[in-house]
Amino acid sequence: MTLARSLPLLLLAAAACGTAEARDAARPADALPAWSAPVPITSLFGATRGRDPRIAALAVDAGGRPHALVADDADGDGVADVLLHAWMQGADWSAAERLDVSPGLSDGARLVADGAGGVHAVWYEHTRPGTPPRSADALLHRVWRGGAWGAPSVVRAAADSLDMPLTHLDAALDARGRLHLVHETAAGLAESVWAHGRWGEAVPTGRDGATPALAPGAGVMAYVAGWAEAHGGRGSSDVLVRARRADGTWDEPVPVHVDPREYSHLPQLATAGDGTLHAVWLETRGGEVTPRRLMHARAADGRRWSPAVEITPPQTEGQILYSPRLSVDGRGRVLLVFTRFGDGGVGRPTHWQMRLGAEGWSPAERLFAALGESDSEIETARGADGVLWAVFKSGDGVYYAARARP
Ligand SMILES: [Ca+2]
Ligand SMILES: [Ca+2]
Repeated sequence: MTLARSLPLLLLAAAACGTAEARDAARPADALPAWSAPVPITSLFGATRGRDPRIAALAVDAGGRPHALVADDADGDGVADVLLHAWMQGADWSAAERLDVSPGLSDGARLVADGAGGVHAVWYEHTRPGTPPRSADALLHRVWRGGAWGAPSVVRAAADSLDMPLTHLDAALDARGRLHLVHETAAGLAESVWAHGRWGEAVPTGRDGATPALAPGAGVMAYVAGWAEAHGGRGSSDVLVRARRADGTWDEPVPVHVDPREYSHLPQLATAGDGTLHAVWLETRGGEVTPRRLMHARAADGRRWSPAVEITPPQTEGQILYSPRLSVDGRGRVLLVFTRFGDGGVGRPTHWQMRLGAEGWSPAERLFAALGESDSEIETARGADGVLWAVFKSGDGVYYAARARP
């Protein structure tokens, strides 16, 4: 449906370094985060068998420990089939533990930490012998607590593989601690809610929607859909947002960015410390194959959005943009990390960060340049202690974790 489907997803973070705090103390309040020296995550990636394992998800538990999930294509058919988990204990990462339940597809995984020390994993899985091996037929959920994973539970079993043709999802906790999961179906998006230890019925939430993103708190959802086409225009993929009403149902979709010349990809949401909502996504113009532009819009309430503004930083080399990730640091400031490929789409990718301040976005700053060349993935997550973690792939094929103090 969208290019986003074919774009590899991205990743997450962690590492320790005592000098980061000292550096931060001397930095001005609007400075970009100072990251610790990256530490390789050897246990996790030493356990993979495929050629190009990916960081699938990152979360930081209530104790401040980062948890990373890796999606591995062990049988080399181009589709991830194994999910491996590791978490950081002291200065080291734990041994890798397998999370999925079958040899077939395992994809779209997200991790959500709760306030009681638990970490929730949700993902698409191939569970039945009759389902084509590169297709999903179920959404699964496991909870990590006290150092061990609980048994998998089925969020939703699809009638057949055609019911789950895509594999993006997002999950977030609401104010009452219930886990909301928005996932893709053949008819668009659907939401399931986990409360009191069981999953409710999946409810349709976005016709023709794809690549959902939930804001923390689960009160706002962003996704792409053919809004212009549905209203008589020429087809494209546009960014839509829905805000949740007090009764738990969703308001009508609000178009944040509609342009029949463009295809929007991978919207991300974050809520700044002042309560302002921010959406960032990638744009591909008609005729282009890959995203070349970073876009941003903001809203005070999730319903009235500013016009979209292009924020592609001119000082970054290259054209293709990849894996935008929004996070909010311990002081409530919005941080954007992303990857950019070399001119013409050739050459090694590089990782960058930009911070949104009162005067707008900062210039972009290259991340982890001391490691030399980068690779295509980076992901961030923040713990309750305000520490930001990043996990990324370097040009040597190794995954690293780093952290930044608030
Ligand atoms: Ca595979
Ligand atoms: Ca599997």
